Amino acid sequence: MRCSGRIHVTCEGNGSTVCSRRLQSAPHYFTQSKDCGYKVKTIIEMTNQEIAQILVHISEILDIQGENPFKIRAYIKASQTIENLTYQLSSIEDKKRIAELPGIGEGIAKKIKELLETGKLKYYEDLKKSEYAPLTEFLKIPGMGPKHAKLVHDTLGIRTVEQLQKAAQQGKLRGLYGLGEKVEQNILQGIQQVQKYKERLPLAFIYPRAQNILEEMKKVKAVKQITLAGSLRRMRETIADADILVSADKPKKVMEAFVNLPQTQKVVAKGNTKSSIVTKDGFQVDLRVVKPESFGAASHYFTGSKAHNIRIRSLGIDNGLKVNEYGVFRGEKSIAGKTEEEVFKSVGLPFIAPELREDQGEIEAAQSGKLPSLIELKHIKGDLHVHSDWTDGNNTIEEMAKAAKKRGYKYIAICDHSPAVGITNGLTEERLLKQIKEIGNLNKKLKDFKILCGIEVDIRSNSQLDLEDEVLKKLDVVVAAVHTKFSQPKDEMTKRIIKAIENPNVDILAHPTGRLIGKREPYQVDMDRIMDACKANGKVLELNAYPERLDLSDLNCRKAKEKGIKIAISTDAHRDAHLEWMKFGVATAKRGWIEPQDVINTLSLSKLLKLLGQ
Ligand code: DGT
Ligand code: CA
Repeated sequence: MRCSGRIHVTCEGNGSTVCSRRLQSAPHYFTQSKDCGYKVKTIIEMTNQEIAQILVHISEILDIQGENPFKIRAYIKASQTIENLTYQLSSIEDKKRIAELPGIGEGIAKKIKELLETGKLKYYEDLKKSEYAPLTEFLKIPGMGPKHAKLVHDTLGIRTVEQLQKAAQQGKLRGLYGLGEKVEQNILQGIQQVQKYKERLPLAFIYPRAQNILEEMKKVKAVKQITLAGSLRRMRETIADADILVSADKPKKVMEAFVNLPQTQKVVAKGNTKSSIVTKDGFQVDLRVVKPESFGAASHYFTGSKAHNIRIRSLGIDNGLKVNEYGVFRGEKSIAGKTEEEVFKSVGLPFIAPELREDQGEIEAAQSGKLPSLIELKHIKGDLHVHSDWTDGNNTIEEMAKAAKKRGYKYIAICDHSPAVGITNGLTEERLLKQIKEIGNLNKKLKDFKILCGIEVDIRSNSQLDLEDEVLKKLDVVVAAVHTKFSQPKDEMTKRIIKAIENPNVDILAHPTGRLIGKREPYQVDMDRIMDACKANGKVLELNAYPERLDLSDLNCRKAKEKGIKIAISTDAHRDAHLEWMKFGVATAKRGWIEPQDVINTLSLSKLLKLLGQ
């Protein structure tokens, strides 16, 4: 019988291994495992990608150890062969046939068989214990080869990138055999470059740039279908590298165009199925090409997340199916793969939005028909937190209103700063009253659109609001926020914010945790208590779509929804172009399972005003 799945079960007692499908048809294996009183171990078979990575790592360790170059080359060649296969090695029934693949000799074939059957390789496990194994990290640094890695280790005892950086900064590398000052500088620069690429970058930085690359690639004739994939398609708040997937019959032409894009700074790898570049903006883009019949399966696989994929794959196994990036297979026969819908259907599920694919309950929800009807950009009817040139914004109120109207919105709330936020030329009571008057005049000119009078009032460190209640009462919408003394102890900060929530004039708590992604951690605050206070007082939490904020986070959105708290998705725009950021707010809300009815700025103007108590 042919193995259809990726899961094998091994009994640690008697060592017998059986494919999960056989397990169903031959339950005696299971009984045998249970009877001997040992744990049953589940092994997930390795993908080609995982096996290739191990072979490359072996070659690198051997290289640093100064092994025979032919032996090293053999591992590299084998890994390349495997990466370029158009089927999974795990699907080969007679594993002896692995040795027949071009560039794979008897010795390596045996090791691959061991990996496939046990999920481990003893030779590799032993090799990883070598003193040289940690040095493979050095090979990622431009300017560092295996000889240099061994040299700095053997002479200076350097084992980590941090130690290497320190030694280079102290000028300890120069003078070592073959190393000059120039090489030392190159190594330092290389380390910086690697550290930069290692960082996760904000979604809003990578998204438009990746979109440009996508548009550029769409113009290539050989490209049939194209999509973003990976964390970028799932709209995670930070991205390590951008993934793009293409279907084509002539992959060479696609790859040629990709590595020659005007955005390319450096080509990291170029192959027929996968190429990687580093863009001039300093982030990596991986582009993969598959056959059109596999586009749906590959879109699903490379969109991830890995945790979601593993769940889908094991659902496949339960149904006697193999799900991978090439398609869905019953035995040899492909039963799905052209579209993602087909893939989901094959395992008995409806389509699951990419933003939900994190194995955070989406599969169970899909199985029980309880997937949320997610919020979309088209549901948004206005923006409830924007600034103007009255404080630190760049555009006039009228310009902001016109830009919002052009987006199809029905309303916008001008929420400039209050005086405590010193650098922003905050509105005093007197200026705020003037602004209300101006907005009144503008509203007379605008048709089918309303500018709401608002304020982003500061919650002072003593928990008082920065403007008198008598003034706040005159406004359509009051957004309250913390801008100072972020270091208050948790209890103090929580009480400070709750006091503001309890003020009857406050409608919305803006950027509730104060985080700046990659720059500032959230302040210490008890979000459960904040949310409970919002619920008790009928107040709204803002999902601030400003790219470095995305605050509430996806997880906090989900928590707020569970507690029955309404959300306002607002851009905090400081110029008209910033209104565009709504899409990142909506994406984050989708990741938080938010539906249109959870969001107050999906309401019509009259319903919104009613909710705000106007
Ligand atoms: P990132 O790049 O860290 O922001 O996050 P992702 O999700 O884009 O991760 P990446 O670029 O490593 O891989 C893209 C997708 O490919 C990932 O979401 C799922 C799939 N994938 C990658 N490696 C594996 C793997 O070893 N097993 C499985 N099942 N899926 C994988
Ligand atoms: Ca990625």
